[in-house]
Amino acid sequence: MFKSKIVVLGPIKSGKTSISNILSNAVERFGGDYRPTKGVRILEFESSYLQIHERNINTEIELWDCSGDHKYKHFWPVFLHKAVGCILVYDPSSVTDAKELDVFYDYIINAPTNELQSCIVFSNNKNKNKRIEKLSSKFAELEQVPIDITDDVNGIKSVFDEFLTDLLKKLWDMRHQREDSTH
Ligand SMILES: Nc1nc2c(ncn2[C@@H]2O[C@H](COP(=O)(O)OP(=O)(O)OP(=O)(O)O)[C@@H](O)[C@H]2O)c(=O)[nH]1
Ligand SMILES: [Mg+2]
Repeated sequence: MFKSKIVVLGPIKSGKTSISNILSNAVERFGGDYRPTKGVRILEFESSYLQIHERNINTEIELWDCSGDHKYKHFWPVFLHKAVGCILVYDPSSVTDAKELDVFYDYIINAPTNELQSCIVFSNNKNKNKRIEKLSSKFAELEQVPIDITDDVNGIKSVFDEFLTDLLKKLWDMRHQREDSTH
């Protein structure tokens, strides 16, 4: 079974912990008061079985639910170390979130060691009727998915499974390319 470290990054209060709790099945539905993440929480769980190159496989996931507070910036290299997937979370109803996501993006792109294979943006609109702030053109290449953790838990889980399927295919192909080149 594959083991995959996936890091969840983005501005403070954008919903990273709420999302991580749902994805790891720590909770069944969204709820609870805000408790700032102190540094990072690591959630370990098994993914559902996914169809990877005509095989049904699952993976052990380490989901790193990181604080969005910049006082922990000196830990960002640790957060990213050996991460193969990244979920960027922001609230599109917040002007500051949209701007701040640039900072996380720039850090990831310029990180000295980066093993990321897949990165996705979760657009977690906390104020459904407010106008949507668009992300900068930097994000044009990244998949951006609107999610709704208050009303559609199954939706976010299937988006995550698709993301994971794509990630596992890449890891699978890399592993087999390496094996081929050593024979
Ligand atoms: N109404 C609504 N509230 C949300 C949503 N997502 C998160 N919240 C609330 O927003 C607050 C912050 O959510 P968290 O998931 O703790 O945010 P975080 O990104 O982990 O924040 P840090 O750990 O400080 O970086 C909490 O009170 C959540 O209940 C949403 O989609 N809708
Ligand atoms: Mg948190």
